[in-house]
Amino acid sequence: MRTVIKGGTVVTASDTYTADVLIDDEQIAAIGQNLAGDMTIDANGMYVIPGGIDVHTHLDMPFGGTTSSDNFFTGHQAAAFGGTTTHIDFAIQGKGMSLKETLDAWHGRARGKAVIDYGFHIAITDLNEAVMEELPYCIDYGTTSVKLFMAYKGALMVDDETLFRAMQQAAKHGFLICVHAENGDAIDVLIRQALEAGHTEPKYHALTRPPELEAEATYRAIRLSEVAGSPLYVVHLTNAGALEAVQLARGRGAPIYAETCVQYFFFTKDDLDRPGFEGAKWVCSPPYREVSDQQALWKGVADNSLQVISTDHCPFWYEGGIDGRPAGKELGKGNFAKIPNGCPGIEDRMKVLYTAGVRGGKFSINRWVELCCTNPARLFGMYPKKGVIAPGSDADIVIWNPEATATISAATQHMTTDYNLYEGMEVVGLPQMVFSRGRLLVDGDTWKGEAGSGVFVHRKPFKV
Ligand code: DUC
Ligand code: ZN
Ligand code: ZN
Repeated sequence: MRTVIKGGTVVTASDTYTADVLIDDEQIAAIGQNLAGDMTIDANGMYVIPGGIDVHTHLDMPFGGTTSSDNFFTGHQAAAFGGTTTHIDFAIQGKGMSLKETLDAWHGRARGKAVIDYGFHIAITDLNEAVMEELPYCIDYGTTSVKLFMAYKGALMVDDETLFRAMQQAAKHGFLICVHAENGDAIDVLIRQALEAGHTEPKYHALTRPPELEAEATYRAIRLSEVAGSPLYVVHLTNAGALEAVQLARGRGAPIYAETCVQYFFFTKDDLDRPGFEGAKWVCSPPYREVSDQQALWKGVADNSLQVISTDHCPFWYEGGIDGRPAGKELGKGNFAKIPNGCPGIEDRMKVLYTAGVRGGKFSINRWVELCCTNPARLFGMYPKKGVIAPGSDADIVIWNPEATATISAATQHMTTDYNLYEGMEVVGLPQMVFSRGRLLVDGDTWKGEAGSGVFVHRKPFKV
């Protein structure tokens, strides 16, 4: 079956031009003029962009005494409705588990459910000698990035020795180290002191995780990686101080990369101080910061200090534990430290960034594609299979209607939560048709996908 997308404006990280795009089975067969296929889709007035790639998600993840509320079907469906066709999720190593066992468990979560294509980062929580020896095999497993948490003391956090030894292995074997950079020891002290002082409201989540502790951990991870000789990818960077650490390292020529997440452009720590318990909806780590940090992030993505914008999609119900829902934010009523950390966003990323970023004049449409599609593919070993409109690439294509409008609302979203951070926001520019490897998943408001049709992406080792 050959489908031609006719007369659209093809947008890549570097070019914008009018052409027909011919899809043959799962791949892009040709780009040119007057192409013909068995089926024709008129894309006049539309952009034709690579499917979005979200390299930071947590689907079906046991965390904070509950489980994130989107699984590999609902999360994928929401992603596709938002124009995202590939994601990388975190397979979290349980204590005593091998990396293979960990990955098998996460493959099991995706099996029969996946609709878009997916990969895994392996998140190490227990680096014993057996795991040290197993680490190089991650390349064979197709999982070429390893995440370490410098926060969540007593749960996911690792010490500097573990981080450094993993970096040495990465330097030797060609995988990419990713860090959640916050100083977990100091945060643990601040949380205990806040609770002892009787401070239990959601806003104390932000107040006990100050930006300096993210900047310090970012700087420490960078310096450790420079000594180990490994590349480093800093996940969900939120503030000007942490950004400065990245800029200094990149200025030295170090292979340091960083992402921010879409929600950090839109919210501040004041959102955690909304009336009653409402602020719990905005509890995630690192927390939302100040308007000045938002401005630094907009500048950082425009000047390439930051290379990727992802979501850290980690949804929880606001009112969980009822009607068959897993427990949600209510777990932290009376104790902010028990609020499950995480926010929904996989469905919203492309449209809010198109609206506020491209239409809002923060960056070009090509940079939007680069930040949301091409750089994630390049950094995580999927390029040029993913992340670009080019002959031979997977036909992961979004036909983007730049004039379509919508009002974001939990009532109409596909993510499995009872709230949306952007509730009421007017967006201009929406996905019209979404293809994953040539299969039509979304046609306007209509779902066309089939559970189990998404596949695991066996990624290549990291290469600058
Ligand atoms: N931060 C979150 O808010 N949720 C999941 C994990 C993380 O680091
Ligand atoms: Zn994190
Ligand atoms: Zn995360």
